[in-house]
Amino acid sequence: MNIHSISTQPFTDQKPGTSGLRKQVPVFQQRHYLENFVQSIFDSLEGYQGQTLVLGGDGRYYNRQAIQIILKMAAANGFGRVLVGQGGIMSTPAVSCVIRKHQAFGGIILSASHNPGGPEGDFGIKYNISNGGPAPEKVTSAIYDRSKAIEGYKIIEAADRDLDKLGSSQLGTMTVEVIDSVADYAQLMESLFDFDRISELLSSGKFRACMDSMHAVTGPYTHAILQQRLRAPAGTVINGTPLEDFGGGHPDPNLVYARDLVEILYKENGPDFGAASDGDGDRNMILGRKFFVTPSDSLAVLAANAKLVPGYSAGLAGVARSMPTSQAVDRVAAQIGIDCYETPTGWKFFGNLLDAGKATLCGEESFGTSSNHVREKDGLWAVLFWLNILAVKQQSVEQIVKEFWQTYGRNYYSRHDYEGVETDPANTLMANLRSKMSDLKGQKFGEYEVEYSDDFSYTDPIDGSISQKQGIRIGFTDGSRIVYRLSGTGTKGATLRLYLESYEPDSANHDKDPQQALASLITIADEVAQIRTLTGRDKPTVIT
Ligand code: G16
Repeated sequence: MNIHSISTQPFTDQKPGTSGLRKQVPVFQQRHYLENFVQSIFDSLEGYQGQTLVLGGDGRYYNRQAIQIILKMAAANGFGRVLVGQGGIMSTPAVSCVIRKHQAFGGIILSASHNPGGPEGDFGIKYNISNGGPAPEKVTSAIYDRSKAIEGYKIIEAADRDLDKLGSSQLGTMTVEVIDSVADYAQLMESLFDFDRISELLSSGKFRACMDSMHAVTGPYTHAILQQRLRAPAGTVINGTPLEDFGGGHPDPNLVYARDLVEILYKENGPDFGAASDGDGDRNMILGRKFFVTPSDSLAVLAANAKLVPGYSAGLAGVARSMPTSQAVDRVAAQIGIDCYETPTGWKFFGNLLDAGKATLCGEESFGTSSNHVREKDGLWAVLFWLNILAVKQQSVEQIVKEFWQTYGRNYYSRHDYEGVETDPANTLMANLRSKMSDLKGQKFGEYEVEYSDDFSYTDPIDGSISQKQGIRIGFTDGSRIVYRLSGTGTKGATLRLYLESYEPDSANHDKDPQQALASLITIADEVAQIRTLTGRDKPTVIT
């Protein structure tokens, strides 16, 4: 085997963010940039010699080239086997599933998730550990430290592998196995949901669904599972072919970027159910006819109805949500009598709770929901969960959510994003807020009185690790909240996220437009943080 040791200089900007390293494609195309990061991952791991690595990506521009490089580096570094998705394609939850099923040492996922792709778009890489979940902070910090000191990497000289043909071949002493990207994942879904009942619903001719794969990774999965296995009519899946630039779109399943789907669901006589997933298939958006389900409500509705679904009929051990996610699921947990955990933003924080059996369902306001079946959020899983509930309850999406509000009250919720603002004023805004925190308690803003304000800090109940500065929270005496955070996934400037929440127990007041219901909080949020003045923006870029 012809192993080369290549000398290299460290890059200073390889610090993983909320979910791996994300940069614009030209940054990744710099000489040695990808190689340095991959070698830093390998150098931070112990005991992988002869072991199995899972490798796949969301099919975006540079996916195939990166896979060839990583295969040759994995062989040079002593992995025994790599399972790679056909065509280099594997969704994030499918990688998690394959790692667990085949007891792999870990996995590498190539994706910048919901960020746009193409030669001028974004690329990303993240490492998942043997439980199938994102590397925890101690691993990502070790990778970053290594990337700052690295002096060389190892790669073998060999021809590129054919990624499109299923089967095994040798790369030096390492076996490369090109596997069906969908099969293991589809089997796992079938073990959790009542496929017969969902199939009856989808093929009945009385119920219409529309699934927008946004020209991203889920296309092969939605075709195989929804249209072939579950007999949804042809045409149920739209934008179902993965493209390197996502067809020029922004593969983020929200009301702004999944416009095709929103238009279809909001027209007269539109379908009964609509869903979209993102670049790498871990996010989901759920719609009913002319009805949007917030991700926070979606998590709470799934938790409240979990007993209707075979995989969860024995009940939930607990639930978990990220701090900025609305407190709707907390009410369900209190009613059922199970624990509800509040973690920082980032799926990696759920891993320990899931491994310890403390939580069964987890979710985030950022369109992510999942359970202990994998260690990632899972877009198509959420879609199947909803379809299973709809098939059992025989009600519309809107009826199910409104019935939920009647029982638990409604948490009005919205997120305002100020994308691509300049970094310095964004940092100033957060610094100003931090310096104000201790003075806010007891202050009144109109009818609202501040009950607490802090910079969220989390102590992991399993390993005791502490994560500080996870977002500024201002809580009011009536349970309303304002949260400010800077995104950890953007690649241009800074993105300020403002999260707003208020609670309305009275069902007579459940039909308001969320922006109106939250109008006073929106004004207070600007007054306290001076958002408009500091960002120079008079309105958010995206409202969800
Ligand atoms: C990632 C993380 C999520 C997080 C989201 C938004 O999602 O996995 O846990 O909620 O980013 O993070 P931020 O607010 O820092 O931009 P994905 O789908 O991009 O991998």
